Amino acid sequence: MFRRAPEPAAANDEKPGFFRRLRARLNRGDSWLTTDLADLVRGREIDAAILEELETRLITADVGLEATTRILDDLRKRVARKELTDVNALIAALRESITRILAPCAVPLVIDPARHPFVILVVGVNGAGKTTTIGKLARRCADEGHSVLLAAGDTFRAAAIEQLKVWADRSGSAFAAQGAGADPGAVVFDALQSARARGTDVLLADTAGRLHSQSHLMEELKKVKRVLQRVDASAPHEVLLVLDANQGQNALAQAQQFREAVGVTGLVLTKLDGSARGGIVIAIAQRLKIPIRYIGVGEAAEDFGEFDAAAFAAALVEGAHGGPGQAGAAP
Ligand SMILES: Nc1nc2c(ncn2[C@@H]2O[C@H](COP(=O)(O)OP(=O)(O)OP(=O)(O)O)[C@@H](O)[C@H]2O)c(=O)[nH]1
Ligand SMILES: [Mg+2]
Repeated sequence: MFRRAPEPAAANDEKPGFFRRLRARLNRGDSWLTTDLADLVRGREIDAAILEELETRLITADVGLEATTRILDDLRKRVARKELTDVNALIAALRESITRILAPCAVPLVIDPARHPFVILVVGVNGAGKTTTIGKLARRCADEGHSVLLAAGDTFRAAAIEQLKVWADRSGSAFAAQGAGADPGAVVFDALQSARARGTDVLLADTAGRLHSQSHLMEELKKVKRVLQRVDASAPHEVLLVLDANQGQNALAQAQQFREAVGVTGLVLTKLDGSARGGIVIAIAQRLKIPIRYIGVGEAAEDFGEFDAAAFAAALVEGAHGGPGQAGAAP
């Protein structure tokens, strides 16, 4: 008797859809890494000149020197061992090498039911995609059966409160806000107490991205964190830093700053559907070693998914045209 292959877990059901979207939107279809590579290689051995071409592509796509060096060292060793005889072998090796860098950062966010409410403080610079990410995450938590409360901690702009309210309505989440100009510490303090009283599972706190200065912003975030800890010493249970992938190497500097100020525990990389070529994700994984929880590939709630190292490397290296049976079809 043959055993049937196990059914895929329910949680994986959404993956093919999101993966297809990632493939199609990252680099808008064509892989900047490997387009024309076959033409370049045709009739030649994989030699130093081809590896140099790849190196240039990696560097110009924000992968950074450190990760590029690591990838190239890997490929050069394999070329020396005569393992990479054709372009397909080279592309597969590149995919594997990138996956190895990304894999330690592919650590999903787990809502610990012992933390009730589980408090997620969302931070990042102006326009990075914080409020949108909260909306998408609220929808995701609600779909998983969690009750959610959104706290409008960005009181700097009146429009920010409205924007969050729209996402709360859309995702069926509760909403806690005070007027524009209110103290963000007071907003999150009240929101956490209210979430406790209602027995809410997840509290998502929005914050401002721009204040009078960067140091004002960091001071405000530190204060918000302290205030949360007054209600629950273990909170926040996740400090989620939202980074716009189009910021390139600047995103690394931002991460460093937020990490020092408020201790980032997870990252969200947004706008990978934009002009970003995705290389910065490799640089971030190599340099920061902070878990990448989610990625955003568009403005809608469904343009958002967990970060999967193998799937991301496949989308990057193979573009939208990688066939089934390649890394993309991996679980
Ligand atoms: N294309 C694309 N747009 C996105 C993505 N995530 C967010 N956006 C858009 O980026 C813009 C800024 O997003 P917000 O969520 O308002 O950013 P924010 O960090 O809250 O900005 P501030 O409140 O000003 O600090 C909005 O127009 C979003 O729709 C994404 O993954 N892809
Ligand atoms: Mg916002």
